[in-house]
Amino acid sequence: MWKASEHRFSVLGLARTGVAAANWLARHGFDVLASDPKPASELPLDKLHPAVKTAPGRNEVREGDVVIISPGIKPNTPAWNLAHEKGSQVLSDIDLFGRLCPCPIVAITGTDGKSTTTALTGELLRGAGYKTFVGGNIGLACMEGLDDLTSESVAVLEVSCFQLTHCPSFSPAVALVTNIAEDHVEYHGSMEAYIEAKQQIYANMGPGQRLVLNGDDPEIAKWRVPAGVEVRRFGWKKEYEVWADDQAVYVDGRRQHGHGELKLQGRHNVENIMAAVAAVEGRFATANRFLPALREFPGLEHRMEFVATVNGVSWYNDSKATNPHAATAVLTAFSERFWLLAGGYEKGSDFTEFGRLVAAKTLGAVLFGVTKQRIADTIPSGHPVHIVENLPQAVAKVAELARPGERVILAPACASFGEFKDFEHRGRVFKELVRHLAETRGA
Ligand code: UMA
Repeated sequence: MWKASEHRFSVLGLARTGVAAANWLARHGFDVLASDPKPASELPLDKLHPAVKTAPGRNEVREGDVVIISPGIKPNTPAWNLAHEKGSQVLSDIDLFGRLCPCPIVAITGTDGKSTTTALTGELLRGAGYKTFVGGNIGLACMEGLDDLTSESVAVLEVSCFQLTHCPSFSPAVALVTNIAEDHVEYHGSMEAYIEAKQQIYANMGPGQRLVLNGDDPEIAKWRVPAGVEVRRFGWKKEYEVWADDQAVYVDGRRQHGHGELKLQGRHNVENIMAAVAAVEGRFATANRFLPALREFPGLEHRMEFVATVNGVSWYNDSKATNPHAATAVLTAFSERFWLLAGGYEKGSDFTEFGRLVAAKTLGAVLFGVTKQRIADTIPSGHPVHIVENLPQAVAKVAELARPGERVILAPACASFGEFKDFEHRGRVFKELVRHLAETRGA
């Protein structure tokens, strides 16, 4: 392990990762130089520990230093090359955290669903009585949580492929991969390099550690797992340790819970639930200890977030669906048809496939915003479509149309600008409108 008398650190990048890492190192007596090409006036220098030396306006690495590199620094850029030329080791904050953490780490990566799976895993552990820290690529930088952890805690980290690129020694108690699809190829240079970065999450694991994998993912099926690692697969086939059908989730052959018992809904969320359960069950807690937390988990804000039931109609907020691709996941989430609210800012998206799915999967659509007519033109004629001006009118209109037992989902398939500051603002306004509806029109 490092000693303040022998090791110095150069931190590259002074955003969330860099500030948290530099502060932790300085607080623990290490000599730290933190640098960033932004001018001093644009850097959060006031948030730094007074002992951190800074080099604003450039990236600097002292010869032989251990380098902590921010995930946003891309391969083969001058900063990246400098780190590898001058540093004795180049590490991400995740690797640093892994070497220092006093408690088991559950590390979660994958292309889609990692934020929901990470948050849910944290909730299941909290529900089972553990003191947990949830962070990494989601929310807080990992080094912000380190000093609050004891050997009794559990750290749940969302880990990105950027962070895994510099994780030579990372070896979590439980590693989880949600799925693999094409992503961030512009950063890694190829799909192979992206996959290689993801595989680093388990590369150092061995006996006594658990690897949770999506059994249905054709790419993951090809992976060779280190000897002795306990592998738990999840997916839609009975052969996996954790599997689901349209009704329920089963663990080691026993029915654990029905989908209808939970607040978190949708097919993609069943996969996130199976993944989190596979990470926690048997390693940290039995189902009876975490099931109450699982039942209550509402999901992340603006991602298929359950808002309320008003007069028997269930309302969901998926304001995060800012493009047709993201909204398509929502359209395929339920086997029953539902009412869709969509539309917004014009960014030239192709709605053809989205429009076809709207007809196939919804009871009808209420469209608003600049894109309303363009979306309407892609929906096959005969399908119920209502066009209004804005989100408040859309909520009022669909409240007239939806019957008890039906669902209404805001999945705009468009950015929010114009009517709203960002997707979070749009989601909050939507929730306010639904709450107002509950107050004025019913239960
Ligand atoms: N910088 C340099 N030299 C360079 C280039 C940039 O010093 O050559 C500086 C920039 O001027 C800037 C800093 O580096 O000040 C930016 O660092 P960063 O982009 O790594 O920003 P952080 O705030 O540290 O955020 C990172 C993650 N960002 C990325 O991976 C791009 C955050 O994930 C993460 O939450 C945070 O660490 C804490 O762990 C964001 C993200 O978009 C949410 N992640 C990607 C995703 O989810 O798809 C992977």
